[in-house]
Amino acid sequence: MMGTGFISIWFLPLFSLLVFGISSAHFIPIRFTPIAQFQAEKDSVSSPTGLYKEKFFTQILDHFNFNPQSYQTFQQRYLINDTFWGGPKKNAPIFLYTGNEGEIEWFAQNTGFMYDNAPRFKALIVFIEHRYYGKSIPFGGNEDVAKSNASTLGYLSSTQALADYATLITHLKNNLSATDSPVVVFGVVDDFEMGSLRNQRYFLGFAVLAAWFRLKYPHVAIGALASSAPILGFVNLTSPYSFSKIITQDFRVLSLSLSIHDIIAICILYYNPKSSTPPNTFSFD
Ligand SMILES: *[C@@H]1O[C@H](CO)[C@@H](O)[C@H](O)[C@H]1NC(C)=O
Ligand SMILES: *[C@@H]1O[C@H](CO)[C@@H](O)[C@H](O)[C@H]1NC(C)=O
Ligand SMILES: *[C@@H]1O[C@H](CO)[C@@H](O)[C@H](O)[C@H]1NC(C)=O
Ligand SMILES: CC(=O)N[C@H]1CO[C@H](CO)[C@@H](O)[C@@H]1O
Repeated sequence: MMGTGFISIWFLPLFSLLVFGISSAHFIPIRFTPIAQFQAEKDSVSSPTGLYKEKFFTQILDHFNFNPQSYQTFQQRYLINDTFWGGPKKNAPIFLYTGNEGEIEWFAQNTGFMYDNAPRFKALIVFIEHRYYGKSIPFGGNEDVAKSNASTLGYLSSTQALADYATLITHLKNNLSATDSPVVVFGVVDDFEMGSLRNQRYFLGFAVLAAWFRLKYPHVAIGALASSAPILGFVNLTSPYSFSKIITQDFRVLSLSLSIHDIIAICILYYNPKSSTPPNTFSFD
């Protein structure tokens, strides 16, 4: 895990993608069953950092099939901050962070961008944890069971994760009587090693989840900000050197404002000799 200071200098120069105004005819309608319900308010816990309240939502395990086992549920964690929110009567917006591969608190504590902008837009801030991470583990919260084999791990997919976000935010809006509040989704890359799962079949896509969310659920989100998202950054789609090229460019820009010590520190963080594959398979093109 890297420090906040590092994250902020890292995020700024990287490319951001705004996906406002993209229309899509190909969204997958998801099944909103009455199974999903919010737990009572007593389950909400203020965070030690004072940045949000922690809540849980009873989420459906499988959004796309109708087998009996598809109706299993799990507790999905989300973090919420309504301090700046203008409220439903003003149709004040909702800033939604589409959680990536890790505990959601870490992303909430390092995404100052949403907190910085929420007061100006009078936005509600919501961070949703990605299924199978942190406290959002299906199969009774037992990680060993949840990750034991294909029949349990098969529910870990970006398609299911996006449907989780759509289900949760839709229920939350109903609950808050804020059905007309526009939702803007945010996703940021958490580290430039491109994640722990890159050698596995399911590559989480990090910030790209926000862009995909806007594409698949245009009726739920009016826009997405996918910072440093590897939109086309997948093996064999783009040049394997794109990532390194853009990193080099970033260091060039950064070097104007950083001391040589900062730059050396960044290079040491970036260069990971233990990595089995070079960090150049994904691009930010
Ligand atoms: C929301 O975040 C601000 C800090 O930006 C904090 O002062 C406030 O207490 C938080 N509100 C909640 C409900 O956690
Ligand atoms: C997969 O794991 C689950 C939970 O541990 C277990 O009940 C099931 O029998 C396993 N299935 C196979 C095919 O190994
Ligand atoms: C990329 O292309 C090479 C050469 O065609 C192929 O061997 C490899 O399996 C491909 N990789 C992926 C992940 O599709
Ligand atoms: C059905 C349900 O979960 N209702 C909740 C909606 O939000 C209010 C206030 O935040 C709660 O008190 C309700 O329990």
